[in-house]
Formats: sequence, structure tokens, C-alpha cells
Amino acid sequence: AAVTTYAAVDLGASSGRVMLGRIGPDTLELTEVARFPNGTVNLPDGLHWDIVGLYQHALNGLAEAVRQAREEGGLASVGIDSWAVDYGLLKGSSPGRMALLGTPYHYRDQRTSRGVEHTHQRVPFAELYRRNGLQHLPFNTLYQLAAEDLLWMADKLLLIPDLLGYWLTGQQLTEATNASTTGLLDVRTKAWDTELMHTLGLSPDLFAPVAPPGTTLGTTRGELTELLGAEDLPITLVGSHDTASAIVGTPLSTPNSAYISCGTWGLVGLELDEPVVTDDSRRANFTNEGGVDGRIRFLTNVMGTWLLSETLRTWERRTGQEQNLAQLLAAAAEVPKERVSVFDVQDPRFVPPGDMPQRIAELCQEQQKPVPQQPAEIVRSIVESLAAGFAEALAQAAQLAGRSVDVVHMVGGGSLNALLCQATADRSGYPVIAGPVEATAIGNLLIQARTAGTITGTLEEVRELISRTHHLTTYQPRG
Ligand code: LFR
Repeated sequence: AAVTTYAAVDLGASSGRVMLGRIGPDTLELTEVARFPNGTVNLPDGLHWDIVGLYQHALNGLAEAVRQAREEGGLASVGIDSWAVDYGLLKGSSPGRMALLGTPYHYRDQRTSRGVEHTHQRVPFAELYRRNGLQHLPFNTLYQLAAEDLLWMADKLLLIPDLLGYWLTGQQLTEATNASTTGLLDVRTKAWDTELMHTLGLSPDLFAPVAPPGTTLGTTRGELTELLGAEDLPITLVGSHDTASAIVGTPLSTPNSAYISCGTWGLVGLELDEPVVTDDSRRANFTNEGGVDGRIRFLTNVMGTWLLSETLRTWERRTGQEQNLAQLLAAAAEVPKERVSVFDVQDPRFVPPGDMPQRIAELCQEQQKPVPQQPAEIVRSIVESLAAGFAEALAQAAQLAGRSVDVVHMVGGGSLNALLCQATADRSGYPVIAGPVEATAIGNLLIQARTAGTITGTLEEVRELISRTHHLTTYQPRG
């Protein structure tokens, strides 16, 4: 059967990549074409992203993807996804030639606490939740905008994947799944909530129209032809919120499957047809983010591998020695239970970058728990605490949505962490099916392929291709 080649640009908080996907009715093969680091850039006014650098890396990666796809009939299209909520502001009167205003902020920047206060004075959280269905995260776009100094100068706002799409094509749209994370989208109509915008002093003109995954944004600008080695490459909107693509790329095996998309964050929840916007779901801080095909991602943000990676970074800075996660995890597996402290991974002090072992020690002291000392003990305590956070969120998701969960799918980087998968199975009591690790890129590629007609069907049908082509590992709960 015919196989078609697509490229995915997938930007995560700690690295970005360009992946090539060969897709046919029985084929789903991914290869990594480029990988580049990403992270916080500390400037005098706060934490930012190196967005121009990311664009340049993505362009170079796409040029390489074009070269590699040449013998296979070329690239059919490109899709872009990234983390949510962050944006760039644009200035200019001619839509095709707008300039970036300032440097996009990183969502972990602490200026947003001002914005939260300011926003809730105007619209109490309970009302916001009824309108947008979003869990409270201090960095949701609407709070960032309430603390944004350059807003008065801006003509347009584009979320990160839409900004890169604009730079590639000259066309402006707001992809729907990511739009749902701004707090400015009506959870029921899935359209911009212009009334809320007015109440918050935001001009609806600031926002580009919302468009669902499967829309063609445009083709690459003529000025990029030489650099890309290809002309008129179509850019297809996919679930541009990385978590939306990750859930497309999760081979949910039963209607009662839950998922944990575990990268920097652990996104724990269910795929639903209708939002759950109750007092209970608000109090439990569950979100109703927009999924591909109008599905609802009913989930909550639990701390993810961020806790581990920041811990390793702290030790690297302190010792000047590179840390080996695989070795640390192997040592952690041997730590006896009485040396493990389970702490609350949802404590807000873990959100900003910094010395996580120190913060963990403080938290354990406050709660009169033994402070883990050795690196292996600290790593084991983090893993067990993450698993405990996941287990609690899984129980809540099932209860709030009135579902009886039978299995949990773990996708993303966390699915490679056997200690974490087993601990999650043990603590939740559910079997954990791990993989694929590249769920986000897979979800990105599958929606492109479906848009182009290489594959067809509902998300359930599309996901079958993943289980047929990828090896998954099951962890049964013990004791
Ligand atoms: C995961 C993610 C989460 C979102 C957080 C901030 O990469 O996109 O879904 O809450 O990053 O954007």
C-alpha cells in the first residue's frame, strides 16, 4: 500500500525535534531528523523562550526532512505542536509583515501571580471556570495577559505553534486545541468568549480566528524556498497543543482507559465527549481542554519529569559532573521503603526552576517526614511521590466523570521509566500500559495523514494503527 511522508515539528519545554513520519494504512514509522535543546532564558525582566532560535532550528530541521524525503516522493505536509498557553505579540498594519514585539515569556515566569489577582478581582474563579472549564494554573494565558506590559502596543497575539506557522506561511490562525488553554475560549461553544475578553479589557481583534486541526494554514513563504529546498510546503494544523497530539497518539485500548501523558508535566485524565464543569471538578482542579475532533481532555496537571530533570540539573551545577538518569534510577530501585519519603508533588514551590532537592527537604521537614539524603533516596522519593500524585489524580478523574477506569496508558518520556510505571500501577491499582514514547509526534503526524487522506477514520480507528505498529509494555499492580 502507498506510504506517504510527513514532518512533525514537536517543541517540548526541554527539547525540540523534527520527526519524519512514513505513514500508510499499515505503516507508521518515525525517524528523528533533528533534535535541539530548549529551556528557560533568564533576562532582567524574567524568564523567556529563545523563540527565534527555535524557529531557526525548526527551519533547518525541515530542510533536512525535505532532503531525506526526496527519494520517497517528497514531504506531503508539515505539522507543528508545542507546550500550551505561551504566545508572541505582533505589531504591524499589514498582516503578512508583522514584527514580533518583545520576547515571549516562559510560563514558569513568576510575574503571573500579579495577573491572577488582577483577573480574579474582575471575574471570580468560579465564574471563569463555568465559562472556560479550565483548571487554575497561574500561567494560563489570560493571567499572563493581565501582567503583560507590552499588550497596549500589540496588534495581534499568536500562540507559540501558530507564531511559528505564521513565520513559515505568513498566515494567521489560532489552532483550536491550544486556544482552549488560553482561558478565553467558551468551553461549550468552543469559540472565543468575546464578552469575557471585554470584561478583562482585552480587544477581540487581538486574536486570530479559531480553526480546528485538519485545517490547512497555508504553504511556506516564497522567501523560504531556497532555505527549505522545496516550494509551497503545506502547513497543516494538527492538535498544536502538545498534550492534544499526545492523546491522539495514545492507543486507548478500552472506552474506560485513562491516560498519563508524562513529559515535563504529568497530564492525568480521560478523553470525554462532553465537558465536566461542576463544583467538584473545579475544587479538584480538573480541566476541560479541547481535544482533536471536538473531544474533551478532562485532566489535571500533575508535576512530571520536571522534578527529576531539575534535580539532576542542580546536582550537575553543584558537582560539575554530568548525571546519569538510568544509573540513578537503577540505584533508586534498590532503596528500601523506610528510606523513601512521599511528599506532595503539587506544592507550588516546585513550579519555578531551581534547587529541587533543597525544596523537597524543606517540604519534608515541614511535614515532619524524614528528609531523603543520598541521590538514590531522593530520586526514589521523587518517583514514588509522582506515582502517588498520578494515582490520586486517576481516582479523582474516574470519580468526577462517573467512569470506572480499567487501564491506564502512560505515554511520553515517562513511559520509558520502568520504576515510575510500576510504582504508578502499584499505587493506583490499575494495570499501566506504557508507550509509545513519541506519542506527541505520532499524534501530530496521524492528523496530517488523515487530513491528506493517507489514512481515514475516527480517532479510535486511527489509534489502531499505533497498537499494530508499536510495542507496548504492561505493568500489573502488585500487592
Ligand atoms: C505539556 C504542557 C501542558 C501545559 C503545560 C504548559 O507540555 O503543554 O499540557 O499545561 O505544558 O504549557
